[in-house]
Amino acid sequence: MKTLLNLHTMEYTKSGLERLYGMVLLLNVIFWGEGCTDYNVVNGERYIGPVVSMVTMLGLQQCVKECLARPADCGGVNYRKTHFLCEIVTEINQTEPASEYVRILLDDGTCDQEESISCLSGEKRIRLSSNQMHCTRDDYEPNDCTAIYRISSSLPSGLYQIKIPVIGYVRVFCEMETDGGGWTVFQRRMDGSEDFYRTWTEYKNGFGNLTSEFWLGNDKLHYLLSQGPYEFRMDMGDFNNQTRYVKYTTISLGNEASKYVISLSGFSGNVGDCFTSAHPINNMKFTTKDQDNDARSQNCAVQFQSGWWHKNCHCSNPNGLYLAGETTIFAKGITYEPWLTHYYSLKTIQLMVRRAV
Ligand SMILES: [Ca+2]
Repeated sequence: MKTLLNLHTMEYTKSGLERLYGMVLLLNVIFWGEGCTDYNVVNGERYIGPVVSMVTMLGLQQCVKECLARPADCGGVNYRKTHFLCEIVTEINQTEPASEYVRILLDDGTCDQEESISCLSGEKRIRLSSNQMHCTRDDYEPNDCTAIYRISSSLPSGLYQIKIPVIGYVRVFCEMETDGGGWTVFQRRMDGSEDFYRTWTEYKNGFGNLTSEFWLGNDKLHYLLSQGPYEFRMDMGDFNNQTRYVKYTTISLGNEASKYVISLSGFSGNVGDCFTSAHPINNMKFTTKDQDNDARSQNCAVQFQSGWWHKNCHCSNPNGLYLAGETTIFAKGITYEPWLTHYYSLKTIQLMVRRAV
């Protein structure tokens, strides 16, 4: 009996020591991190980003390792505890409250480490800013917000990095809540902060701020849509908190040589169709104040102060002047004629595309 009791006590003590040792190890990892790299965990916040990569079903420690393996891209990580979701972000100058998240700031220390490190085939050897060497395998690159959504449907709306043909890496805003999520946003108006009366080159390359008002750019939109079948959605809001949307099952856009000729079909929505019936923009080229490709003798972009697929001239003017509500100025505002006529300039409008299966 005595021996058994002793054994029990021994067992208990041993497992207690092990637990204590385990905790010390854990504390080491949390406060001193891997090798020479230090990191801090802030609860209830996330970096706005852009998020350049996501990895699902990872522990927090592994999430930090994922960051260390991408030194060119990773400034810090957002870790969503409830979903075991690791978001790698490039920029860490802006944060937002997010209750399910912790954000992890990596603070690169400096230390010496041997440079000879052998990696498996298919892996790259990279040097971190802390001078550590790491092996990495990082071959998944989403080509739109739909691909990002498919990595994890719990990702929030916000900035992400995608890779598209010809252009390469592009920062985009992904809309992850509206109508099932997975939308790549290519235009937004919300407060009149951006000037949309711009030149051909500016519409070609894009302008504005992805988190507020912007035009993604006709080249980017063309190469994005060249990847496969896409659908299109436009959401609108007035100053009385009413909303409307239109949706088209297909959208395609030519290249610059074609003057970005547009094609839409398959209308649905809760307001009249502006783009394929009344005054269709279908098969129209893009027109700006310095390049007139419309069907009117004058330049519609000059006449209605926007860049758009004008015909003669438009039924909706998403890139018009931010005239904020009722106006006596005809059709120069952000108008949608079938809803609130050409004498009402909308409060918000957002145009986006999603890969159709
Ligand atoms: Ca003209």
